[in-house]
Amino acid sequence: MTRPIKRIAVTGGAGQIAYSLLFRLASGEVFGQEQPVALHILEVEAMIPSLQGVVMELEDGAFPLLKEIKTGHDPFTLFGDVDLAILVGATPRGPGMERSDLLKKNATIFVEQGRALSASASTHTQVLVVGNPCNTNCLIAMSHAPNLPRKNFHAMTRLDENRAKAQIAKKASQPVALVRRLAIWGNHSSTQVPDFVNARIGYRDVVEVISDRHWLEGEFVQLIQKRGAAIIAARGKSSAASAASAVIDTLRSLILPTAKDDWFSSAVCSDGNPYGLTEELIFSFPCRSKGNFEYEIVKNLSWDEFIKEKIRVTEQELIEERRDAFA
Ligand code: NAX
Repeated sequence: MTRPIKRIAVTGGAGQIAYSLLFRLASGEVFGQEQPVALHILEVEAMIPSLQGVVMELEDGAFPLLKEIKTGHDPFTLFGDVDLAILVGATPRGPGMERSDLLKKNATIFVEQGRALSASASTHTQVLVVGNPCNTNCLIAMSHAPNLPRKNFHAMTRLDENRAKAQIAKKASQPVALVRRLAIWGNHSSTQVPDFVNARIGYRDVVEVISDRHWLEGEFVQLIQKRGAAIIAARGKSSAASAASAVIDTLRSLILPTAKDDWFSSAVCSDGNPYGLTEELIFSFPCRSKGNFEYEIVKNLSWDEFIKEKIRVTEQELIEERRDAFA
């Protein structure tokens, strides 16, 4: 029996992340090889001609699972009946633009997209925000989508987790697949907290395998916090293929049950969180999934003084972003 088509909205369709992401969605990497998909691709009006080129390439991929492609610039039309919305498109920071201006400019995009999701999508629709500042953009979309459960909203911090795992594996000369339980706390920004204290390599604590605490607290944390800027400096463009890969990882982690004694990072609504952090934020937590997007925040992890202080800083930054965006 053929399954009903899963409909996936992607915004920023002519951009660099989408140029990798759309093809991976079309090939069935998220929902599997039995699941037909449709892509609803949103762009600003001026970029629609360029998006048509991407659509031509999607056609040329002859993906057996890709049943339909819709394009347009109106989220109220395109978001109707989607199962999943991946919000990648955002306004980049221009020369001389203050952070608060960037937040306000993006707020207008995510107010509209939140309203469009609320008006046209169903209560099972899942939303993953990638466009920066992704935590606060996600908060804005969620706040304007009262018809969708708050738990359906995620902002992406998985790229940060993947970066942290790779650097830990490199330092310990161990395969990256052995690094687990490495959560990112807080904001997807230079205040994010890669939690090496609760992380393991195989069955050993990272802090036991890598005894150089100075490296962990100093070079490692900064390397992860500033990795995005380092990629821009080297490539002249921001991370794209690795970001698309992290989108796939985030969605797979939510769709499949999480392995025993492991977790993954996603920035989710902090309402009722088990760590007493400020509510009404989109805050990155360690999460576990039972499958089919049924996740919960991992409880009872302990923080040492170093991690606790860093979490306080990232929490404060998110409170300030919220204030600026809603001002
Ligand atoms: P690009 O500038 O290549 O593409 C963005 C596209 O979005 C453009 O084509 C633009 O026309 C479109 N767009 C702008 N406003 C739109 C709207 N209202 N509706 C639909 N489309 C709209 O950026 P790209 O490299 O693809 O990055 C996209 C976003 O991801 C940026 O905000 C970037 O900062 C963010 N990132 C987030 C990451 C994360 O881990 N959360 C990592 C990668 C990346 O930095």
